[in-house]
Amino acid sequence: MRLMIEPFKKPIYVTRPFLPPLEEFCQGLEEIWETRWLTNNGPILRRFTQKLCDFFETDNICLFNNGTLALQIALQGMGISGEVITTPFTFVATINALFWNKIKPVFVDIEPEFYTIDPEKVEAAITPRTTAILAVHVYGYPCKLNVLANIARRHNIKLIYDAAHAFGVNVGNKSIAHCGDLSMLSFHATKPFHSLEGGLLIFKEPGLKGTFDYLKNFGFKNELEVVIPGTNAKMNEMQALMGIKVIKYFEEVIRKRAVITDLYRWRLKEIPGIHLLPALPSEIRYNYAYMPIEVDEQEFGMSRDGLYENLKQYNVYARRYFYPLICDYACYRNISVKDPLTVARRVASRILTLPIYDSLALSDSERICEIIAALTTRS
Ligand code: T4K
Repeated sequence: MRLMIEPFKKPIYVTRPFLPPLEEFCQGLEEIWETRWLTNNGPILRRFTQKLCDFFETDNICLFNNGTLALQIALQGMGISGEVITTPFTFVATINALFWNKIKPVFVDIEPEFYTIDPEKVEAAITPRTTAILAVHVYGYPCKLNVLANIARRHNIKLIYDAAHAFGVNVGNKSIAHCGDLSMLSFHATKPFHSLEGGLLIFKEPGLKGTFDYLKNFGFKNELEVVIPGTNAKMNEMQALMGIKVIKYFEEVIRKRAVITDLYRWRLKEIPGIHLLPALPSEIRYNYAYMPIEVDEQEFGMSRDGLYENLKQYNVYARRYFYPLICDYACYRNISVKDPLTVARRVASRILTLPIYDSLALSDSERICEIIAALTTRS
Protein backbone atom coordinates (compact mmCIF):
# COMPACT_ATOMS: atom_id res chain seq x y z
CA MET A 1 0.00 0.00 0.00
CA ARG A 2 1.29 3.49 -0.85
CA LEU A 3 1.10 5.76 2.15
CA MET A 4 0.18 9.38 1.57
CA ILE A 5 1.84 10.67 4.71
CA GLU A 6 5.08 9.52 6.30
CA PRO A 7 4.30 6.82 8.92
CA PHE A 8 5.53 7.41 12.47
CA LYS A 9 8.99 5.93 13.08
CA LYS A 10 7.96 4.63 16.53
CA PRO A 11 4.55 3.23 17.42
CA ILE A 12 2.02 5.73 18.74
CA TYR A 13 -0.10 3.89 21.27
CA VAL A 14 -3.54 4.82 22.51
CA THR A 15 -1.89 5.92 25.73
CA ARG A 16 1.43 6.06 27.58
CA PRO A 17 1.70 6.35 31.33
CA PHE A 18 2.97 9.57 32.88
CA LEU A 19 6.22 8.93 34.73
CA PRO A 20 7.64 11.27 37.37
CA PRO A 21 11.33 12.27 37.16
CA LEU A 22 13.37 9.12 37.87
CA GLU A 23 15.40 10.82 40.65
CA GLU A 24 12.17 11.55 42.52
CA PHE A 25 11.05 7.94 42.36
CA CYS A 26 14.54 6.73 43.34
CA GLN A 27 14.48 8.93 46.44
CA GLY A 28 11.35 7.09 47.51
CA LEU A 29 12.96 3.75 46.72
CA GLU A 30 15.78 4.59 49.11
CA GLU A 31 13.24 4.82 51.91
CA ILE A 32 11.84 1.40 50.96
CA TRP A 33 15.34 -0.09 50.91
CA GLU A 34 16.00 1.38 54.33
CA THR A 35 12.80 0.25 56.01
CA ARG A 36 12.50 -3.06 54.08
CA TRP A 37 8.75 -2.53 54.37
CA LEU A 38 7.29 -3.62 51.04
CA THR A 39 3.59 -4.19 51.61
CA ASN A 40 0.90 -4.80 54.30
CA ASN A 41 -0.09 -1.26 55.25
CA GLY A 42 3.42 0.20 55.12
CA PRO A 43 4.38 3.81 55.86
CA ILE A 44 4.22 4.98 52.22
CA LEU A 45 0.77 3.48 51.75
CA ARG A 46 -0.38 5.28 54.88
CA ARG A 47 0.98 8.56 53.50
CA PHE A 48 -0.66 7.97 50.12
CA THR A 49 -3.96 7.21 51.87
CA GLN A 50 -3.74 10.49 53.79
CA LYS A 51 -2.97 12.38 50.56
CA LEU A 52 -6.07 10.89 48.96
CA CYS A 53 -8.20 11.70 52.02
CA ASP A 54 -7.05 15.32 51.63
CA PHE A 55 -7.58 15.26 47.86
CA PHE A 56 -11.13 13.93 48.15
CA GLU A 57 -11.87 15.67 51.47
CA THR A 58 -13.17 12.52 53.12
CA ASP A 59 -11.91 9.69 55.31
CA ASN A 60 -14.33 7.25 53.69
CA ILE A 61 -11.84 5.75 51.26
CA CYS A 62 -10.11 2.42 50.88
CA LEU A 63 -7.13 1.60 48.63
CA PHE A 64 -6.66 -1.63 46.69
CA ASN A 65 -4.10 -3.21 44.38
CA ASN A 66 -6.34 -2.66 41.36
CA GLY A 67 -9.73 -1.31 40.39
CA THR A 68 -11.26 -4.68 39.50
CA LEU A 69 -10.74 -6.15 42.96
CA ALA A 70 -11.84 -2.86 44.52
CA LEU A 71 -15.18 -3.11 42.69
CA GLN A 72 -15.53 -6.81 43.40
CA ILE A 73 -14.98 -6.21 47.11
CA ALA A 74 -17.29 -3.19 47.09
CA LEU A 75 -20.16 -5.33 45.81
CA GLN A 76 -19.41 -8.07 48.30
CA GLY A 77 -18.99 -5.71 51.25
CA MET A 78 -22.23 -3.88 50.45
CA GLY A 79 -24.10 -7.17 50.23
CA ILE A 80 -25.25 -6.61 46.66
CA SER A 81 -26.99 -9.68 45.22
CA GLY A 82 -29.68 -10.76 42.75
CA GLU A 83 -29.85 -8.42 39.74
CA VAL A 84 -27.87 -5.27 39.04
CA ILE A 85 -28.75 -2.92 36.20
CA THR A 86 -25.72 -1.91 34.23
CA THR A 87 -24.29 -0.89 30.86
CA PRO A 88 -22.86 -3.16 28.17
CA PHE A 89 -20.65 -0.30 26.92
CA THR A 90 -17.76 -0.59 29.34
CA PHE A 91 -14.55 -2.48 30.02
CA VAL A 92 -15.17 -6.12 30.84
CA ALA A 93 -13.93 -5.69 34.44
CA THR A 94 -17.17 -3.89 35.38
CA ILE A 95 -19.19 -7.00 34.61
CA ASN A 96 -16.56 -9.47 35.82
CA ALA A 97 -16.89 -7.87 39.27
CA LEU A 98 -20.61 -8.76 39.21
CA PHE A 99 -19.90 -12.28 37.98
CA TRP A 100 -17.45 -12.97 40.82
CA ASN A 101 -20.24 -12.04 43.24
CA LYS A 102 -22.76 -14.29 41.47
CA ILE A 103 -24.85 -11.23 40.57
CA LYS A 104 -26.86 -11.17 37.33
CA PRO A 105 -26.10 -8.16 35.14
CA VAL A 106 -29.17 -6.64 33.51
CA PHE A 107 -27.91 -4.74 30.49
CA VAL A 108 -29.74 -1.61 29.38
CA ASP A 109 -28.99 0.90 26.67
CA ILE A 110 -26.84 4.00 26.82
CA GLU A 111 -27.54 7.59 25.81
CA PRO A 112 -26.23 8.74 22.43
CA GLU A 113 -24.56 11.94 23.70
CA PHE A 114 -22.00 10.75 26.25
CA TYR A 115 -22.51 6.97 26.08
CA THR A 116 -23.57 6.70 29.73
CA ILE A 117 -26.43 4.51 30.95
CA ASP A 118 -29.92 5.70 29.93
CA PRO A 119 -31.86 6.42 33.16
CA GLU A 120 -35.24 5.76 31.52
CA LYS A 121 -34.06 2.29 30.53
CA VAL A 122 -32.73 1.76 34.05
CA GLU A 123 -36.07 2.54 35.63
CA ALA A 124 -37.94 0.30 33.20
CA ALA A 125 -35.65 -2.63 34.03
CA ILE A 126 -36.12 -2.56 37.82
CA THR A 127 -37.68 -5.73 39.27
CA PRO A 128 -38.12 -6.98 42.86
CA ARG A 129 -34.76 -8.73 42.41
CA THR A 130 -32.87 -5.51 41.60
CA THR A 131 -30.52 -4.48 44.40
CA ALA A 132 -28.38 -1.84 42.68
CA ILE A 133 -27.53 0.23 39.64
CA LEU A 134 -23.92 -0.08 38.49
CA ALA A 135 -23.35 2.91 36.21
CA VAL A 136 -20.08 3.81 34.47
CA HIS A 137 -18.71 7.32 33.87
CA VAL A 138 -17.37 6.01 30.60
CA TYR A 139 -14.25 7.91 29.37
CA GLY A 140 -14.77 10.08 32.46
CA TYR A 141 -18.03 11.58 31.13
CA PRO A 142 -20.50 11.97 34.01
CA CYS A 143 -23.64 9.85 34.07
CA LYS A 144 -26.99 11.57 34.60
CA LEU A 145 -26.18 11.95 38.28
CA ASN A 146 -29.35 13.51 39.69
CA VAL A 147 -31.77 11.40 37.69
CA LEU A 148 -30.02 8.18 38.68
CA ALA A 149 -29.89 9.28 42.33
CA ASN A 150 -33.66 9.89 42.26
CA ILE A 151 -34.37 6.50 40.74
CA ALA A 152 -32.17 4.73 43.30
CA ARG A 153 -33.83 6.60 46.17
CA ARG A 154 -37.39 5.97 44.96
CA HIS A 155 -36.76 2.25 44.51
CA ASN A 156 -34.59 1.91 47.60
CA ILE A 157 -31.69 0.37 45.70
CA LYS A 158 -27.98 1.20 45.81
CA LEU A 159 -26.29 3.46 43.28
CA ILE A 160 -22.73 2.37 42.55
CA TYR A 161 -20.44 4.12 40.09
CA ASP A 162 -17.63 2.51 38.17
CA ALA A 163 -15.60 5.72 38.05
CA ALA A 164 -12.48 3.91 36.78
CA HIS A 165 -11.95 6.67 34.19
CA ALA A 166 -12.99 9.60 36.32
CA PHE A 167 -10.11 10.59 38.61
CA GLY A 168 -9.92 14.38 38.41
CA VAL A 169 -13.45 14.84 37.05
CA ASN A 170 -15.28 17.42 39.14
CA VAL A 171 -18.90 18.49 39.25
CA GLY A 172 -18.84 22.08 40.43
CA ASN A 173 -15.75 22.00 42.58
CA LYS A 174 -16.36 18.54 44.02
CA SER A 175 -15.01 15.23 42.75
CA ILE A 176 -17.57 13.15 40.90
CA ALA A 177 -16.47 10.25 43.12
CA HIS A 178 -18.74 11.61 45.87
CA CYS A 179 -21.85 10.80 43.83
CA GLY A 180 -23.94 7.72 44.56
CA ASP A 181 -23.43 5.33 47.48
CA LEU A 182 -19.97 4.34 46.30
CA SER A 183 -17.50 5.00 43.48
CA MET A 184 -14.55 2.94 42.30
CA LEU A 185 -11.58 4.63 40.65
CA SER A 186 -8.83 2.80 38.79
CA PHE A 187 -5.20 3.84 39.18
CA HIS A 188 -4.01 1.59 36.36
CA ALA A 189 -0.97 2.69 34.35
CA THR A 190 -3.21 3.59 31.39
CA LYS A 191 -5.13 6.20 33.40
CA PRO A 192 -4.28 9.94 33.61
CA PHE A 193 -3.55 9.36 37.30
CA HIS A 194 -1.96 6.06 38.22
CA SER A 195 -0.03 4.14 40.86
CA LEU A 196 1.35 1.46 38.45
CA GLU A 197 -1.85 -0.43 39.25
CA GLY A 198 -4.34 0.43 41.93
CA GLY A 199 -7.94 1.02 42.84
CA LEU A 200 -9.83 3.26 45.23
CA LEU A 201 -13.28 3.08 46.79
CA ILE A 202 -15.00 6.23 48.02
CA PHE A 203 -18.25 5.71 49.89
CA LYS A 204 -20.97 7.43 51.89
CA GLU A 205 -21.47 4.89 54.69
CA PRO A 206 -18.44 5.15 57.06
CA GLY A 207 -19.11 1.66 58.46
CA LEU A 208 -18.08 0.09 55.14
CA LYS A 209 -14.42 0.95 55.69
CA GLY A 210 -13.90 -1.75 58.30
CA THR A 211 -15.57 -4.35 56.07
CA PHE A 212 -13.46 -3.40 53.03
CA ASP A 213 -10.27 -3.40 55.12
CA TYR A 214 -11.03 -6.95 56.29
CA LEU A 215 -12.03 -8.16 52.83
CA LYS A 216 -8.82 -6.95 51.18
CA ASN A 217 -6.60 -8.48 53.87
CA PHE A 218 -7.77 -12.11 54.17
CA GLY A 219 -10.35 -11.11 56.80
CA PHE A 220 -7.61 -10.84 59.44
CA LYS A 221 -8.58 -9.03 62.62
CA ASN A 222 -5.42 -10.08 64.43
CA GLU A 223 -3.05 -13.04 64.48
CA LEU A 224 -5.71 -15.30 65.96
CA GLU A 225 -8.95 -14.06 64.48
CA VAL A 226 -10.31 -14.14 60.93
CA VAL A 227 -13.69 -12.43 60.89
CA ILE A 228 -14.64 -12.92 57.24
CA PRO A 229 -13.22 -15.05 54.39
CA GLY A 230 -11.42 -12.20 52.65
CA THR A 231 -9.01 -12.14 49.78
CA ASN A 232 -5.70 -10.40 49.16
CA ALA A 233 -6.21 -7.08 47.40
CA LYS A 234 -3.76 -4.85 49.20
CA MET A 235 -1.82 -2.07 47.56
CA ASN A 236 1.94 -2.39 48.06
CA GLU A 237 4.59 0.22 48.85
CA MET A 238 5.90 0.55 45.26
CA GLN A 239 2.39 1.31 44.03
CA ALA A 240 1.80 3.82 46.80
CA LEU A 241 5.15 5.46 46.07
CA MET A 242 4.27 5.86 42.40
CA GLY A 243 0.89 7.28 43.38
CA ILE A 244 2.49 9.87 45.68
CA LYS A 245 4.99 10.90 42.99
CA VAL A 246 2.42 11.07 40.17
CA ILE A 247 -0.27 12.99 42.04
CA LYS A 248 2.10 15.95 42.34
CA TYR A 249 2.03 16.32 38.54
CA PHE A 250 -1.63 15.54 38.00
CA GLU A 251 -2.82 19.07 37.22
CA GLU A 252 0.01 19.49 34.70
CA VAL A 253 -0.93 16.17 33.07
CA ILE A 254 -4.55 17.30 32.76
CA ARG A 255 -3.55 20.66 31.26
CA LYS A 256 -1.44 18.96 28.59
CA ARG A 257 -4.21 16.51 27.75
CA ALA A 258 -6.66 19.40 27.46
CA VAL A 259 -4.46 21.14 24.88
CA ILE A 260 -4.10 17.94 22.84
CA THR A 261 -7.86 17.35 23.01
CA ASP A 262 -8.54 20.89 21.79
CA LEU A 263 -6.23 20.38 18.85
CA TYR A 264 -7.85 17.06 17.94
CA ARG A 265 -11.32 18.55 18.16
CA TRP A 266 -10.41 21.57 16.10
CA ARG A 267 -8.80 19.50 13.34
CA LEU A 268 -11.23 16.57 13.31
CA LYS A 269 -14.43 18.58 13.18
CA GLU A 270 -13.59 19.47 9.59
CA ILE A 271 -13.41 15.84 8.45
CA PRO A 272 -16.66 14.45 7.01
CA GLY A 273 -17.82 11.32 8.80
CA ILE A 274 -15.78 11.89 11.96
CA HIS A 275 -18.15 12.71 14.81
CA LEU A 276 -17.03 14.21 18.08
CA LEU A 277 -18.84 14.17 21.39
CA PRO A 278 -20.56 17.43 22.37
CA ALA A 279 -18.86 19.86 24.74
CA LEU A 280 -19.47 19.09 28.40
CA PRO A 281 -21.61 21.44 30.51
CA SER A 282 -19.54 24.23 32.07
CA GLU A 283 -19.93 22.92 35.64
CA ILE A 284 -17.97 19.77 34.72
CA ARG A 285 -14.18 19.81 35.04
CA TYR A 286 -13.06 17.01 32.69
CA ASN A 287 -9.85 14.94 32.91
CA TYR A 288 -9.35 14.27 29.16
CA ALA A 289 -8.89 10.56 29.87
CA TYR A 290 -9.80 9.40 26.35
CA MET A 291 -10.25 10.86 22.88
CA PRO A 292 -13.25 9.02 21.40
CA ILE A 293 -14.55 9.62 17.89
CA GLU A 294 -17.39 7.98 15.99
CA VAL A 295 -16.75 6.98 12.39
CA ASP A 296 -19.73 7.19 10.05
CA GLU A 297 -18.87 4.75 7.30
CA GLN A 298 -21.14 6.37 4.69
CA GLU A 299 -19.88 9.89 5.26
CA PHE A 300 -16.23 8.98 5.86
CA GLY A 301 -16.05 6.45 3.06
CA MET A 302 -14.38 3.82 5.23
CA SER A 303 -15.61 1.76 8.17
CA ARG A 304 -14.38 2.23 11.73
CA ASP A 305 -12.50 -1.06 11.42
CA GLY A 306 -11.02 0.11 8.13
CA LEU A 307 -9.75 3.28 9.78
CA TYR A 308 -8.43 1.32 12.78
CA GLU A 309 -6.47 -1.05 10.48
CA ASN A 310 -5.25 1.72 8.18
CA LEU A 311 -3.94 3.75 11.10
CA LYS A 312 -1.76 0.78 12.02
CA GLN A 313 -0.01 1.12 8.65
CA TYR A 314 1.09 4.52 9.91
CA ASN A 315 2.23 3.04 13.23
CA VAL A 316 -0.79 4.52 15.05
CA TYR A 317 -2.46 2.10 17.47
CA ALA A 318 -5.89 3.53 18.23
CA ARG A 319 -8.25 1.26 20.20
CA ARG A 320 -11.88 0.25 19.85
CA TYR A 321 -12.81 0.91 23.48
CA PHE A 322 -15.50 -0.47 24.06
CA TYR A 323 -16.18 -2.94 21.29
CA PRO A 324 -17.56 -5.57 21.40
CA LEU A 325 -20.35 -4.89 23.89
CA ILE A 326 -19.86 -6.98 27.02
CA CYS A 327 -23.01 -9.01 26.38
CA ASP A 328 -21.45 -10.13 23.06
CA TYR A 329 -18.35 -11.69 24.63
CA ALA A 330 -18.56 -15.48 24.48
CA CYS A 331 -18.53 -15.84 28.27
CA TYR A 332 -21.52 -13.50 28.69
CA ARG A 333 -23.59 -14.43 25.64
CA ASN A 334 -25.81 -16.76 27.66
CA ILE A 335 -27.23 -13.86 29.66
CA SER A 336 -30.65 -12.88 28.33
CA VAL A 337 -30.82 -9.24 27.30
CA LYS A 338 -34.31 -7.76 26.89
CA ASP A 339 -33.22 -4.29 25.80
CA PRO A 340 -32.39 -4.09 22.08
CA LEU A 341 -29.39 -1.90 23.01
CA THR A 342 -29.91 0.12 19.84
CA VAL A 343 -27.66 3.03 20.81
CA ALA A 344 -24.97 0.88 22.42
CA ARG A 345 -24.77 -1.33 19.33
CA ARG A 346 -24.48 1.64 17.01
CA VAL A 347 -21.82 3.32 19.13
CA ALA A 348 -19.80 0.11 19.61
CA SER A 349 -19.68 -0.37 15.84
CA ARG A 350 -18.49 3.20 15.19
CA ILE A 351 -16.28 4.06 18.15
CA LEU A 352 -12.54 4.59 18.00
CA THR A 353 -10.38 6.07 20.77
CA LEU A 354 -7.39 8.01 19.46
CA PRO A 355 -3.99 8.28 21.16
CA ILE A 356 -3.93 10.74 24.03
CA TYR A 357 -1.36 11.20 26.77
CA ASP A 358 0.55 14.09 28.27
CA SER A 359 3.79 13.38 26.38
CA LEU A 360 2.12 13.12 22.96
CA ALA A 361 3.61 15.95 20.89
CA LEU A 362 1.07 18.35 19.43
CA SER A 363 2.76 17.85 16.07
CA ASP A 364 2.06 14.11 16.41
CA SER A 365 -1.63 14.58 17.15
CA GLU A 366 -1.74 17.01 14.24
CA ARG A 367 -0.19 14.34 12.00
CA ILE A 368 -2.71 11.76 13.20
CA CYS A 369 -5.49 14.15 12.12
CA GLU A 370 -3.78 14.64 8.74
CA ILE A 371 -3.61 10.88 8.28
CA ILE A 372 -7.30 10.51 9.11
CA ALA A 373 -8.16 13.34 6.74
CA ALA A 374 -6.08 11.72 4.01
CA LEU A 375 -7.83 8.38 4.51
CA THR A 376 -11.32 9.67 3.88
CA THR A 377 -12.45 9.09 0.36
CA ARG A 378 -15.13 11.78 0.66
CA SER A 379 -13.02 14.94 1.08
N1 T4K B 1 -13.88 -0.47 34.92
C1 T4K B 1 -13.58 0.18 33.79
C2 T4K B 1 -14.65 0.98 33.13
C3 T4K B 1 -12.28 0.12 33.26
O1 T4K B 1 -12.00 0.75 32.11
C4 T4K B 1 -11.31 -0.63 33.93
C5 T4K B 1 -9.97 -0.74 33.37
C6 T4K B 1 -11.66 -1.28 35.12
C7 T4K B 1 -12.98 -1.19 35.59
C8 T4K B 1 -10.69 -2.10 35.90
O2 T4K B 1 -9.68 -1.33 36.51
P1 T4K B 1 -8.22 -1.98 36.76
O3 T4K B 1 -8.46 -3.30 37.43
O4 T4K B 1 -7.51 -2.12 35.43
O5 T4K B 1 -7.57 -0.99 37.69
C9 T4K B 1 -6.55 -1.25 29.68
C10 T4K B 1 -6.27 -1.27 31.16
O6 T4K B 1 -5.50 -2.41 31.53
C11 T4K B 1 -7.48 -1.21 32.03
O7 T4K B 1 -7.04 -0.74 33.29
C12 T4K B 1 -8.50 -0.23 31.49
N2 T4K B 1 -9.71 -0.24 32.24
C13 T4K B 1 -8.82 -0.56 30.05
C14 T4K B 1 -9.81 0.41 29.46
O8 T4K B 1 -7.62 -0.45 29.29
P2 T4K B 1 -5.95 -2.94 27.78
O9 T4K B 1 -5.91 -4.43 27.81
O10 T4K B 1 -6.59 -2.27 26.66
O11 T4K B 1 -4.48 -2.32 28.02
P3 T4K B 1 -3.15 -2.50 27.16
O12 T4K B 1 -2.18 -3.28 27.97
O13 T4K B 1 -3.48 -2.98 25.80
O14 T4K B 1 -2.60 -1.00 27.13
C15 T4K B 1 -3.08 -0.05 26.20
C16 T4K B 1 -1.88 0.71 25.66
O15 T4K B 1 -1.27 1.46 26.68
C17 T4K B 1 -0.78 -0.17 25.09
O16 T4K B 1 -1.01 -0.39 23.74
C18 T4K B 1 0.46 0.63 25.33
C19 T4K B 1 0.14 1.50 26.50
N3 T4K B 1 0.79 1.05 27.74
C20 T4K B 1 0.14 0.14 28.54
C21 T4K B 1 0.72 -0.26 29.71
C22 T4K B 1 0.03 -1.26 30.62
C23 T4K B 1 2.03 1.54 28.07
O17 T4K B 1 2.60 2.35 27.33
N4 T4K B 1 2.60 1.16 29.25
C24 T4K B 1 2.00 0.28 30.08
O18 T4K B 1 2.54 -0.03 31.16
O19 T4K B 1 -6.68 -2.52 29.17
